[in-house]
Amino acid sequence: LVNLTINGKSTSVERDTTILDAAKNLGIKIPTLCNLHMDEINVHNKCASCRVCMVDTARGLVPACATNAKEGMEVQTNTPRALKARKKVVELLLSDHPQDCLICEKNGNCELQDIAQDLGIREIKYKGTKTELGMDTSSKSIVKYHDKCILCRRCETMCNEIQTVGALSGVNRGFETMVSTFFNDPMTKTNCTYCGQCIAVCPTGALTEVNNVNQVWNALDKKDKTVVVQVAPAVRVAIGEEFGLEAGAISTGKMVAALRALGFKYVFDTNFAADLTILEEASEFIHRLKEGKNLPILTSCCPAWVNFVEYTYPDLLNLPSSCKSPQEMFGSIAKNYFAPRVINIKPEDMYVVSVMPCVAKKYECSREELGQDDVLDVDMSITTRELAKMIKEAGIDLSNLKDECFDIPLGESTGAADIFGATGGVLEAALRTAYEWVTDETLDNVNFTQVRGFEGIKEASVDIAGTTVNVCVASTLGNARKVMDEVRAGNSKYHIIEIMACPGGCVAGGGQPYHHGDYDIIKKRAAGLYNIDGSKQLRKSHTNPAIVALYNDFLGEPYGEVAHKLLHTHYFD
Ligand code: HC0
Ligand code: SF4
Repeated sequence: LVNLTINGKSTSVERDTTILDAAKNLGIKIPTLCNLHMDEINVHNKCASCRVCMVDTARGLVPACATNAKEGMEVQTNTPRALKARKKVVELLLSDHPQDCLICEKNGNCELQDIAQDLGIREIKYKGTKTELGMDTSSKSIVKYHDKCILCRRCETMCNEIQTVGALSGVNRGFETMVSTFFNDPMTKTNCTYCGQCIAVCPTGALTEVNNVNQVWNALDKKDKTVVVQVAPAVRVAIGEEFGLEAGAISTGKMVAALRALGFKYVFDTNFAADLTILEEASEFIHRLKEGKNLPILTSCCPAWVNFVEYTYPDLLNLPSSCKSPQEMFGSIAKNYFAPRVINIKPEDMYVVSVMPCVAKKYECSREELGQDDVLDVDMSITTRELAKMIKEAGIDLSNLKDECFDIPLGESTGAADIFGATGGVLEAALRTAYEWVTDETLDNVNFTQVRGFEGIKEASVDIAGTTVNVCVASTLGNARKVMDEVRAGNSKYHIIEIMACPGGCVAGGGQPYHHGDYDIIKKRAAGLYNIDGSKQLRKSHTNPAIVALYNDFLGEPYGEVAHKLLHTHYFD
């Protein structure tokens, strides 16, 4: 341990602790733009490029993020000299920035804007040439606005170290330096998976989702369309953050009320389709297990993971479940069952919007194979943040709304569906159903706690009617790669593998309210989902009465012919 003082307060920290982290332990905030430190998921972005965290020591000004605490050190974070240096650094950053905060996608959520405000910057002191590198709007999911990039390299850390995709890296030198793709190609020409983790950590408006809010308003305005909305599991425990509620606050009822107030004709739940996915996926698993073929089965509901497996493991495309994701299953059932059979309209006269914690879902719903006869299952996918923008635009204060319920039947769900939004949840939900189906016994304790929590790779063995089923859960694409390399090498003992691209699952999705590097927020959201599950009467997908009725009235058998046509898909190498 080393002993030091920061602003006169004594502390002892492990050797190799930075001044920045030592100060954090003392509750002293030193501002930074580039540093990002989330131990839980091994994120350590320490590029020390922004120099905002300058602090005063006996040796003069040093960057707190790149200087280790030393025995007897006396650090002052707010001397006039430190503040002046910090201000100058931010002024220089602003001098090469578009300065269009009022109309920026990130307005109100930008860390550069916040620091400029905190430091009381009221003029752009340095004026000169600005970099004009433009925008990449090629993808359905991500907008890259180079001129807003402050070269903090957080996105690179997420893309290269955590996701191991390597779509983004620093290129060129000096004034021309930019974080870009290989040959500065458009994102669509790279192997970007659209996981959105670069967006989740970008401090400015350099990386944002494609904003589709206006398309949704336009759809709501069309008299000839029945506009239906579905909401993903992870949204209900995060949207409240945009309206001053605690992370993890269960806002389902308020969110439904807000969606109805926005004008959606039917407010439905992706959870309904998550339950449906379990029936199809558990059937598919049992089928493969009996045949002893195409194991391990890989979950296929995370679209960034699907992109990753298509690019990276084209030789293993027999392994992902053929199930469409719940977002897509929902759209398919809404258009091909609910529209013609329940409300008597044509599929093409229904417009399905989905609210997702994810930006890859925007790309997913545009995939041509995910529809019937040229009618896509889902018309538009917006993020949790975009929904919050719509609610604010309409002048609605979500936090004060009275709870309302989802419409039926596509709004009914069990607790198994809620936990889809946290890493391990899909697998746990699948086990609850597979266990009962295979053993014909009632599963009394439905909590498979071995697959819960934030470890990047978790494994467990479950005895199902005398067969040991080995399961694995991976979150982040880097962890997926580790697991999949073993599968490819023939060393894997697993029967089922759940993979989610975001660290911790959809609760940490790239479309969620910004967490600004505070991983506790993600944990609280996941806890919220497990609370919902725990409080529900029905916690096994196959006991959802609306799902049972759907099979009886329309689909026939799980994994049967109609289900195959509407609920399953295929992959491309
Ligand atoms: Fe997820 Fe999903 S759980 S991917 O993480 O499976 O986005 O929340 O909606 O589709 O249900 C995201 C979250 C979903 C889907 C579901 C799955
Ligand atoms: Fe990398 Fe994901 Fe960002 Fe694509 S979306 S550039 S894969 S971090």
